Formats: sequence, C-alpha cells, structure tokens
Amino acid sequence: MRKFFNPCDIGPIDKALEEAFAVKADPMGWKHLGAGKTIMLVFFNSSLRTRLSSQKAALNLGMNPIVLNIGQESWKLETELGVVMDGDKGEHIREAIPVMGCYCDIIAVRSFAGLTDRDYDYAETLLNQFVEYSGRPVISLESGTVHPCQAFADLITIEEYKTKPRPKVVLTWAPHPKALPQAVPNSFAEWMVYAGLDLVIANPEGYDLDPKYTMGAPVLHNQMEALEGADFVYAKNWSCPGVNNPADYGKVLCKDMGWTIDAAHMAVTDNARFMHCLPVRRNMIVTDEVIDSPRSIVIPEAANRVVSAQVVMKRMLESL
Ligand code: AN0
Ligand code: CP
Repeated sequence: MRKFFNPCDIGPIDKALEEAFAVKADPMGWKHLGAGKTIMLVFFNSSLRTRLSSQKAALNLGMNPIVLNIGQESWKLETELGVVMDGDKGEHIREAIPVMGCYCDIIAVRSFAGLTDRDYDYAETLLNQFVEYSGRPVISLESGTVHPCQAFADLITIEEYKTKPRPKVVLTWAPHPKALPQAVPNSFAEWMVYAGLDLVIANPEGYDLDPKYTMGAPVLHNQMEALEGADFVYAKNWSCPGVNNPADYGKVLCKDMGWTIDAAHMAVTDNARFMHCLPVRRNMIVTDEVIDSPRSIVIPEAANRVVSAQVVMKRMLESL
C-alpha cells in the first residue's frame, strides 16, 4: 500500500476488519515487521489522539516513530510555488518533503483544510506533494478532505458494538463556535457506504457534504426525522462544504443549538450508541448527560485509533 487516503486504498473491507480484530487481539504479534524501520509523523496542526495512537501503533510494530511539529520545531514551510520567500517562512516544501523522505520509510501527515480555497483543499494539494516528492508511502492523518484513520477506527467500533447485521448509522451535524473542516464527516460517510452500512446524514440547509464522499446516502435537513430508529448517532460539526454555493466554502452558516445532541434527540433512536471522534465541545455538540451516559462509546472509539493505524502501517511495511 503506497497511500492511505480513502477506503479503496485498504482493499476489501471484510479482510481489513478481520485484520483489525487480529491486531487488536495480539497487538505485539507483528513486532518483528517494523524492526529497523522509521515512520515520520508530520504535524502542521494540533493533535492528541492521532499523535499518540500513531506513535503507539508504530511502537507495537517495532518501528521507530519520529514526530515533527511544523513551525514549532522545524522552519515554517512555504507551500506555494513561485513566490518570493521574503516573509516568515524559511524553507519550501519542495526541499523539506524530499529531505524528510530521506530519513524515514513511511511518512504520515496532518494538514487541515485551510477552508479558504476549496479547489486547493479538495485536490489534496499538499498531501499529493508528499506522495510525489517524499518517495515514501503516505498516510493522511487528516488532510484537506479526509481523515481515514479516524473513519476506519469508527468502522471497527461499530462492528464491535452492533447488535444487528446492518445497523442504522446517523451522521449528524451539530453546532460549534468555530469553522471546522469537512474531513471527518467526508471520511465517515465514505467508509460507511464502502462497508455497506445503512447511513443517513442530517445537516442544516447549506451544509450538504460533497456527493463524492456521501455516494448517494440520504441527506435530511430534519435532524429528528433522521435520528428515528438509529442504532448509532455520530455527531460532528463541519463548516459549509460549498457544494451548492462555492462562495460560502468554509463559513459558519448556522449555530442552531437545537442541533445539540441531548436526551430528547437520543430518545427517538433505537437506544443508540453515541459516537464522536473527539475533541468534543461539551454542551455544544452533545450534552454532558449524553456523553457521560452508558450509551456513549467515545473512549473505546478513540482506543481503536491504535488498531486502525496499526493495520495501515502493517500493510505499508508488508509492501515496502
Ligand atoms: C478537527 C476537525 O474538526 O477536523 C479535528 C478533529 C479530529 N477538530 C477541531 O479542530 C476541533
Ligand atoms: N480524533 C482526532 O483525530 O483527534 P486529534 O485531533 O486529537 O488527533
């Protein structure tokens, strides 16, 4: 596997899930695979789970992880070609990426959508430059449009907690004070559809996700209607994807606190499990009552980030 952006990169989903449960049952079982190998984890943005779970997954596989926080420990990197570099950015990615590639066997990158230039974000411009110039397999740790390690972990979690063969999974928008990327909901939608689950999406008008990721899943603008009979409620905020009106891309169009997941929302579900990728803003996205309830599985969900990352790194090591 040379890149991990989308579910198709991992191949048949049954095989990937089987591997995930094998890794979960015996995390040290492939300790020999990464001996003498190095993974570089490059962070352009903050992280708690992705940073720690990636390091843990690498250590489980016997690999050495190197973490680089761009702009804090490195030079600030220029990403645009053809500019006169007379500002605060001391190095260009055209040199920095191939240099990083020289020091590792696998490279993993977190670089959030800038939310100003839709074409730049949706072309995965920065991550594709890592693919092109690093000479190494590349893992997205949340990039312009996707967060595949999260979505794979979410799928593993749903497989563990489901009580019927094809559960109803509702991805619902929820309010947040800041403009957030669409990477988490994009990946969640595409992984759910790829795995053949019954996905329903609920969001306010103007927030419809790009159909490239939702692939025909029903989109409702009435949240309560969408939540009826749900087995899993997956809450997430995202900013305007700019599908219908590109001028609104990355904007906050709605702060309706009526979309916060509370006990009344959970009451119309089929005793659903509550999920969120974290970090979560309590009493904005979800009430204390719901996230602290026994139906909340946000911690086991986060724990599965080690499992998804380990399967991806294992596959890459096997194909080096
Ligand atoms: C980020 C986002 O929404 O994409 C990271 C989530 C994993 N969230 C925040 O910045 C709060
Ligand atoms: N869910 C997730 O990716 O969390 P971090 O931003 O803390 O890595």
